[in-house]
Amino acid sequence: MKEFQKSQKLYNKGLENLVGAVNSPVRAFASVGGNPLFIKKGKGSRIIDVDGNKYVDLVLSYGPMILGHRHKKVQKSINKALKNGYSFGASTENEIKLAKIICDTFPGMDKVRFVNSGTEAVLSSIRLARAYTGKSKIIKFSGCYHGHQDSLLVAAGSGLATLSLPGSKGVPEDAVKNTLIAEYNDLESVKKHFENHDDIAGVIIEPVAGNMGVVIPQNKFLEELKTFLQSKGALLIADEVMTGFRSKFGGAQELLGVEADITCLGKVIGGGFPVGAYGARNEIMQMVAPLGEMYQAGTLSGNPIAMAGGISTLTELKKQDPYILFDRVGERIENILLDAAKKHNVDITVNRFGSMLNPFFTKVKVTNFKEAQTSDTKKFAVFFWEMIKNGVFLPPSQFEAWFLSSALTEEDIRVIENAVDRAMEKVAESK
Ligand code: HOZ
Repeated sequence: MKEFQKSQKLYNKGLENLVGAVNSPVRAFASVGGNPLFIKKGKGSRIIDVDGNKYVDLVLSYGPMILGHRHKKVQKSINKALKNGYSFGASTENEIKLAKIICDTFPGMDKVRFVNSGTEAVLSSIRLARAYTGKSKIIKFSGCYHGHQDSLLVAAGSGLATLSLPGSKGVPEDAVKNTLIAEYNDLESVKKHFENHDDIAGVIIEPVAGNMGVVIPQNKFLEELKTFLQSKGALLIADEVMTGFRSKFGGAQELLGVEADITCLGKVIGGGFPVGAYGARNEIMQMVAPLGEMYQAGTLSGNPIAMAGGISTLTELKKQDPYILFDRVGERIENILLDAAKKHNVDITVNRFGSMLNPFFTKVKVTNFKEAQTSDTKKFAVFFWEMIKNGVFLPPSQFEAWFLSSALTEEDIRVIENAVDRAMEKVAESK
């Protein structure tokens, strides 16, 4: 039986000077009960908590650790970068190298601007869409999460869905008056907004949603969305913070064959260090200062350590080309979930897109936020804790994706299989 005494102690201590003892609400165990675990270290596919419990890690820092923890080559490149200095507030060669890898990979990006997080990438991309089109309104999809900037913190997934919050206190109505909400996989809901508004700058979407759990675009939804937006002179903004370099090297856009006007990246491109990026064709990026009049800046943007982490991660990722493997391993885990659910007579739906997946405790096919919310979150909580007890670290929320790394081994899959079987049994008993 796993013990969590040291985590518990740190949690109590953390409460004194940290909000909820965490630095991001999704890390709190609010919807699964109990208290957050404190992690000591990670290597490859595994992490160890402060009590010495080992886990196969399917959180992977919510996506960035695609090669697993402390990959040798990434570590080497970071050590090398550290010797040269941590930050200069001036340009370094590695910014050009990482930008080139990104622009060579995404055909819709001639230029890129580095920032420090996915949130920053998205908020800058919204400003850019407005600057370029001269229009104000942005459509977002219910259940998609684009970071914690004011204007998109409505009908959002991730931590808000986990905590059942419709929006955030402190966001003035004025900040969201230019945000319109549409339903994922429902083009008509987008079209309706265009019937009622003539000042729509663009639509932001997670091309594969990972923040209401995994939700996949159905029946050419993205292609049709893009064609429709083109006909209206509005921009398609792809939030590929999760899917960029993960669904495929060229992200969900490469896999789905849709090219966005503006792309937001984060997570994998920093190899675990804080970084984000947004980019587009030259004609759009021309708007950004110092070339144009859309202002956006950052003291630590293009940070040398993050650039080194990103370059080595992407270089190794390209070499490994793990996408077919991800699909095979993902399919095996999907089948492990489905088989265990069948064996223990539990209703589940599993959504998976390559190396992102998760089960919903519902019979319903999940293609949008409403359907995701039919999942029985109490069952998820039972499932979650039994997975933890049996050595698999999952996001403590029904509305977060699980991620796979290329460091997963056969032994890890056996651990997952055993844990899933026990967890489904517990869920069945909890009925
Ligand atoms: N779903 C979030 C990332 N897009 C998880 C990370 C966080 O908010 O802490």
